[in-house]
Amino acid sequence: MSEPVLVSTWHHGRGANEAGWPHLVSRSALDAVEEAVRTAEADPEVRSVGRGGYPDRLGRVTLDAVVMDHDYRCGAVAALEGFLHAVSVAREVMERTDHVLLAGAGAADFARSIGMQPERLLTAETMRLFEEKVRVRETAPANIENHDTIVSLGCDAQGRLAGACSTSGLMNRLHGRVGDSPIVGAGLYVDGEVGAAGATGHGELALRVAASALVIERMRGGLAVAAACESVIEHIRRRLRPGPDRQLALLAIDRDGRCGAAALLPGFSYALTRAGVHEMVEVDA
Ligand code: SD4
Repeated sequence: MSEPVLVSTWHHGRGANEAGWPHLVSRSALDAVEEAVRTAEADPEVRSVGRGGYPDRLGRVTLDAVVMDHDYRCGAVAALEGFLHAVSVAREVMERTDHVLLAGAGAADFARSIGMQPERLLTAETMRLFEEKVRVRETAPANIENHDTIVSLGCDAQGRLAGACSTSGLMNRLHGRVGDSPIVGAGLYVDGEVGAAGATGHGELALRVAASALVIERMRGGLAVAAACESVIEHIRRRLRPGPDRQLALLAIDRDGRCGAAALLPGFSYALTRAGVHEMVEVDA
């Protein structure tokens, strides 16, 4: 038996874990991570996910999301417009189709076809903030006010692992830009024999090295969870030479429910829940 654990990125991970934990106990890791992520998607104060998420340079809110379970089952959507719960659309891609990733108008058609209700995601407050940023041509680094992507990773009492991730992507992105979050291996990776890992921050860094898959492969090679995250962050630092304002954080759990994280820059935190007790963990860089 494994020790059940649920981890979710950033401060809003706390509310996500509070919502997800009962599902971890009574249902499954997969249900728990989906519920955790839905909570962040519905929160208009979370500016990089779902409702209230920052739009792209054309003023359009486009969502990326992925789910992956113990046995390499996965589903994802990229550049989805007009549906709040991108993570649930991603899960339905996994449950109902033979595909892994649906993008753009096709993803929205699919969501509509399974009865999901379209809605407006751009709030007046997000639009005001967005106009302020674009007017001054500010490119906000992923760590300061542009950092809310949620990744949730869970291990249930049966020892089954799952992960989910949802984002509206980086502020000021080009229309059509897809980040790491919906890409299996980059924004999320789960192998039930090893662990689950996810990324938040500047997605291009995670895409270029398949960061989440690399964490899992290093764990498979014998590194402990935190050491695996740190070694991939070090690899990114050495080989990609990211600029000083580029944040990327990696979070992982193993099949025994141990967790760890590492980040390029200070400021990353995650919510950790074990035995129903919630705490926040600040990660040094
Ligand atoms: C992206 N990785 O689209 C996402 C953004 C993010 O915390 O994680 N922000 O690049």
